[in-house]
Amino acid sequence: MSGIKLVKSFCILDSRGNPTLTTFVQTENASGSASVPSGASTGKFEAYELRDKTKAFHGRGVSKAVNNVNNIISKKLKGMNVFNQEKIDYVMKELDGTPNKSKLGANAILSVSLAVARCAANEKKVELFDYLGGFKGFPTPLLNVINGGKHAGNKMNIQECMIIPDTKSFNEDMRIASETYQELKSVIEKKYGRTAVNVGDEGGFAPPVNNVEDAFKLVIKALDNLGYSKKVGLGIDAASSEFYNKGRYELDDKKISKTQLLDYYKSLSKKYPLWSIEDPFEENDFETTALLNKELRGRVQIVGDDLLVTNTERVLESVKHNSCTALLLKVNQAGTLTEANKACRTAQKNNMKVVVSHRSGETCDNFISDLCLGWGCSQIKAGAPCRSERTSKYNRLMILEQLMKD
Ligand code: 2PG
Ligand code: MG
Repeated sequence: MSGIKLVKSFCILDSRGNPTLTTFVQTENASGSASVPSGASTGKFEAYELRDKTKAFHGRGVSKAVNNVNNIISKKLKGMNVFNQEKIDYVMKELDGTPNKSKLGANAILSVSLAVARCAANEKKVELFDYLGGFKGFPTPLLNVINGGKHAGNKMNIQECMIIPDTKSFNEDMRIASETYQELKSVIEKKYGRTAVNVGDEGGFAPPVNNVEDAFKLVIKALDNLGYSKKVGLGIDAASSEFYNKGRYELDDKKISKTQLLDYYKSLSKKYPLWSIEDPFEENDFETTALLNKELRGRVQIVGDDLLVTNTERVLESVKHNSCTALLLKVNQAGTLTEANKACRTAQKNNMKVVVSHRSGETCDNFISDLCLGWGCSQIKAGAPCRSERTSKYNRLMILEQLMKD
C-alpha cells in the first residue's frame, strides 16, 4: 500500500496556445505528472472537456477544472493506494456522477488518472510501459504529412493525409518518415512556392490543395523520388462528421450522398495504395461504415474515431455491425485510463486492431507511447515527424527500440 499524499493541478498551454491541465500526484516515496491534450474535430459522444467560458483565454480557460482537481478530487483521493488505478478512476467517476464527466470535467479527471499511473510506476521504479502491462512489440506509425479540414486553412475537406511506413523496425519507419517529410517539403515548394510549406496543427504541411487526390499526388511524388513507394502505404482521416450536413456530405464543393461517398472511397482505394480510412461516414453511421468495410475487406483498414470515441458500448456496436477493423484510442475521449483500457481490450478481444492516437492540441507529454507498448496496440498516430509535441511521442519509442537492441 502506498497512499496518495498530494494531488495538485496547474494550468499550462497546449501546442495551439490554448490552456490545458498538468497534474502532479505524490506519495511518500514517489511522484508522477501528466498533461492532457485537446481535440478540434471532437466527436459528439466524447467525454466532456470543461472550459470556463469566461473572458479569459477566449472562453477556453481551465481554472474550474484545475480547482476541481485541487479542491474536490484531491480530498477524495488522499490516502488511497496509488496502485489501485481502477478504484481511483471509479471514485472520480462516481464523484462526478454524470454520464459524460461534465461536472468535474474529463480533462480534470484524466489528468489525475494518468498522473496516478506515472506515480505508481515511479513508486515501483519501473518504466511506465512495464507498469501498464509490459513490452509487447513496437507499433507501426501513421504520420499525418498533409493537414486539411479543421486543422488547416486550405480547401481540403479530408482532415488528414498520412504515410504509413511499414518495415520491421520502428527506427527504420521513422527514418523513412523523416526523409519523406523533407522530400515532400521540396515537392510542395517547387509546385506551390515557399509560402505553401507552412504547417498545420499537427505539423503536416497545409499546401493550397483542393482535395485529397491532389495531396496524394504530392506524397506519391516524394515517395517515388526516394524509391519508397513499395514500403509506404497511405492513410486518410476523413473526419467526415465535419463536412456532413443534413444527410449530405459537402466534399470538394459538391454535395453528395453517402452512397456517392462510398463509391469515392472505393475509387481512391483502386487508384492509390490506400491502407487505412478513418471515420469515412458521420459519427452515427455504423451501417454505411459496415458496407464500406465489406466492400474493402482485407485491403483497407477501417478505423473508428468519432464513431467509437474510445467507448466500450460503441466498440461493441461496431462489432455487431462489423463496421470497423480498428479502434482509434484517445484517452481523453474516455476520461479515465480504466475506461480507455476496457475499450481497448474489448476491441482486441474482437480481433480489432488498436491505433493509439494523439489529439490535434497536444503537449510534450508522451504517455501514449508507453501506453501503446504496454497495452499491445499495433499502431500509433501522432502527427507529422515534426514539432516537439508530435516528435516527443515518436522519440520515446525510437529511444526504447535503440535501448532494447543494445
Ligand atoms: C482526429 C484527431 C487527431 P482532433 O480526428 O483523429 O488527429 O483530431 O484531436 O482534432 O479530434
Ligand atoms: Mg479522427
